[in-house]
Formats: sequence, structure tokens, C-alpha cells
Amino acid sequence: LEGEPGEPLSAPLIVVSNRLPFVLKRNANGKLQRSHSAGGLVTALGPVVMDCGGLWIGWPGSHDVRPFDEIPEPDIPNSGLKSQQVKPVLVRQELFDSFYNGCCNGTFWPLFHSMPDRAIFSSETWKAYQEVNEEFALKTIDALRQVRARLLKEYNNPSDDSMPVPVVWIHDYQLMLAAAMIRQVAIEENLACKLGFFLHIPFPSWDIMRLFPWDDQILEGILACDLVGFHIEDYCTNFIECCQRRMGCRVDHANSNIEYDNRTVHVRALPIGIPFNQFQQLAIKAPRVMKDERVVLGVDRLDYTKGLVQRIKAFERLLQCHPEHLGRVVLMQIAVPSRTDVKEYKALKEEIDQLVGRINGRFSTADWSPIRYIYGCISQDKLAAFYRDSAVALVTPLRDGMNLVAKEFVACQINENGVLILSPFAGAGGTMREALLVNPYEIDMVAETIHKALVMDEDERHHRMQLLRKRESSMDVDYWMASFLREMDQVECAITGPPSLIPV
Ligand code: GDG
Repeated sequence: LEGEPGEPLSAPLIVVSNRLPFVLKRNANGKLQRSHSAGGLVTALGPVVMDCGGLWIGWPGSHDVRPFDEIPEPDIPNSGLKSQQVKPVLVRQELFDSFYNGCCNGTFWPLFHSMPDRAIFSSETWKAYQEVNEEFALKTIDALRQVRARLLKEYNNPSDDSMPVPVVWIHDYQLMLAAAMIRQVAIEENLACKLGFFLHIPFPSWDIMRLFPWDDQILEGILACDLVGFHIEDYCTNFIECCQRRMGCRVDHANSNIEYDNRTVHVRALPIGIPFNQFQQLAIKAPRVMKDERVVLGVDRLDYTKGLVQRIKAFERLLQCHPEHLGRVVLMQIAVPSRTDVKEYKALKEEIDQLVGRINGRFSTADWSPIRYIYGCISQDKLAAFYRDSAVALVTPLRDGMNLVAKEFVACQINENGVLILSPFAGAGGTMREALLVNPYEIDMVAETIHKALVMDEDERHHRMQLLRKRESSMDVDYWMASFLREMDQVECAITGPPSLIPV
């Protein structure tokens, strides 16, 4: 992406995501400070945005930021985006809550995970969703104007063919309408750009999607993009079918392209990866944190899609049916608090608290308890040590876009001793074929699969883990990002017209 000196500048990238790659907080003196977030997306995209002089648009994680506040520079030089590269979207707290807790997490999260009974359909929160998407779109338009002004300055001739076309990359279910609004203004103002969208959660089937009263507007929003990426083929198929049946789109199945509004929308399966080397290095360095016991590990945000209740019940069934594991094996479940102000998440926490208490009461002895349950977040170093030293990882969501935990476990398995148990209902279940796949709803079968993993011979464990590690190390998060941007490169810019000569 980065142009060599003397070469034309490569395409500036504008990333649009619900959250900025850091959180803004005030310190004791009332000064705004950045606290860094260590997610894979940030690690992969941050340096690209930095190097191409791009921009990142998102909510700064706090309502305590006045629009005129400067975004503070990162404390460590070169460790993050410059303040001019960040455009915070600031929305009234009440509106943001209605958008985020209401529409995003109360409607789209359950619906897109094929759990329509949990979804709330409300015209009020839908309106908030539209308004907040508009705010993001307006900031993106500002960013496009800024980028165009810079390009016009750098290229003396505005009709120079080698002038790069800015790429806008929108992320996830919080921002499914933004592209339509961006395209409309970009056409009006002749702001050449390419629009891309990646959905990090599953895309549901037509039968589920059609339950949403304003499904056509969502589809229109996504179809405003030139490139649409999903984790796996199944989600592409669902999206394409929705576009055919609801919007009457013509589809070129052989090339996975949709014709819409006299344009071609490219639909691609681009499975996300993790920063494999980073996790592997953490695992090499991290000191031991566990005692001499065999650990079955679960790591999840506390969310009903992750199948925690079913998993804990399956572990109970294991102890009941295979008492040889009593006193020897421990289920270590890390549950990261998530969406704690939503009623359903509070109820789920209570259910898990009770379940863990009952099972520990049933099986514990003076020097052993079957379940170690951590409700909280642990450091990445510790997490890497847990991944490295566990005998089994239980990744059994009821539904999950991809699931990064399965991949991080594999990256940290430097001794190749562990076994991955995986749900076929996670995107990862489609590619991590050497894992033991099991239906999370079938509790007896999950118990038997844990048993199988615990007694699996060393050769088989090594063989499976080696293959899993090989795939994830080559298809890491950088590979994913480069694949998306390569696809974008091949897409034609549908907003043509020579750039305006009037600098904005
Ligand atoms: C969405 C989609 C898709 C967890 N506990 C701790 C901790 N974590 C980190 C893990 C992992 C991340 O949280 C969870 O990622 P997942 O992929 O499992 O799940 P979602 O948050 O639901 O993410 C998902 C993903 O987007 C990417 O496209 O795979 O399907 O739902 O990275 O490491 N990190 C630390 N301490 C913890 O206690 N430090």
C-alpha cells in the first residue's frame, strides 16, 4: 500500500468502525488521555492507516469529550495514529444508548445470530440507528473532502490518472446504513472513492432477515458498497439470497457479484485471522500460571451466543459419566463482562453464577473444585499462558461470526499438546477442520468429546495441532487485511468524474 519514494501515493485508507482504536479517558487532572486497545483489528489496520496518511473514524468510548477537545497524541511516539488522523464521532448519550444498546445489541445482535425470539423490533431505536449512522457518514464525508484536498495539492493535474482513489472501509453491524449516505453525497460532490464493508458477525438467512421490518433499508445500505466481505461462504450465500428475494437483484453466481443500481457489488468470503506471531511470542515468554492439573479452558465475553450454560452442563455430565477425571481435571472459564447494563446479560450472569455454585457444591473435595470461574478480564500475557498450558480448549458457541479464541489458542500451543473442541456453528468451524467438532446443544456428545480429547494419544494431538497452527500462521490478520484491500484494488471506482478543482 505504501508508495516507494518517487512513486505515486497509494490509496489513502479511511477506516470507519463503531469504536476508535483506543478509548479516551480523563485522568485525575481532568486531562484527556488515550488508553490503548489491543484487538487484532487495531494491530493490523492501525499501521496501514498511519503509513498511508489515512484516517480512522469512530466513537471514542466516552461521552465525556467535548467536540472542541483535541485528541491527545499517543504517549509513546509511533505507537498510534496522530491526532489529525482520528475523527471522533460524538453523539448525545441518550441517542447513543438507544442506537447501541437498543438497536445494535437488542435487535441486530440476536437477529443476525439467528435468535429472533430475543430480538426487539422498535421504530424508536431504529430511528436512533439511522441518526447515528448519519453522524458517522457525515464524518466520513468530511474525511473524504480532507483527503481529496490533500491529493489535489500533491498532484498538480487533477485529471492525472495515477491519482489514487481513496478507500473507505466500514466495519460491522453497527454501521450498515452509513455507505448509502456516503455514496449519495460523494456522487453529489464528485468525491471519487471506493466503499467497502466487512461484517464481523454472521449474516442470517432470508427467513430470519425478513423478520426485520426495515430489512430493505439494511440491504440497500450494504449494497451501496463496491465490496462486501463476510467471514465464510455461508454468510455470502445468505446475503446474496436476501438481495435476490427482497431487492430483486440480478446475481452473477459464478463470480459472486450482485448487480444493483447499475453497479457491480462484489461479495467475498474473507475469513479473519489473528496476529499469530504476536500471540506465539507472548506464549514463548509468559511464565507458568497454572498448578499441576489438567485444564479444560473456556474464554468468552459473557454473551448468550457463546453457549456458556450448555458448556458448563456438559462438563458436569463429563464428571458424572467419567468419574476418573474427578480430582484431576478442572474447567477454567474466563467470562469477560459484556453489555452489563442490558437485562438479558444480567440474567445470564446470575444463571451461570448459580450453575457454577451448584456443580462446585456437588463435586468439590477439600483440595479440589471442578470449576474455576473468573468473571473479569485477564492480561494478554496471562491469557497466552492459559492458552499454552491448557489440555483442552472448549470453544462451543451456539452461533459465532468467526471466533478468535479458537485461533489464539492454536497460536499459543507452542508445545502442540492441546486439543481444540469447536462448534460447527462458529465461522472458525468451517476452516479449522482438525479440531474436534461437536454440536454445543448435544450435551452428552460434548461431554464425550471432552473425554475423547483428554485421553487422545500424543501423536494424534501433535498431528492435529500442527496442521491447525500451520493454517492460522499463514492466514493471519495481516493476510486477511491484505486480501480485503487486494479485492478492493481490483474493484472499479463507480464514482468517476474528474475531481473538483475547488479545494475544500
Ligand atoms: C466479534 C464476532 C469474530 C477474551 N477474554 C479476554 C480477552 N478476550 C479477547 C480474546 C479475543 C476476543 O476477546 C474475543 O473475540 P471473539 O472472536 O471470540 O468474539 P467477539 O468479541 O464476539 O467478536 C466474532 C470477531 O468479531 C472478529 O471478527 O470472530 O465472531 O462475534 O481476541 O482474546 N482478552 C484479554 N483478557 C481476557 O480476559 N486480554
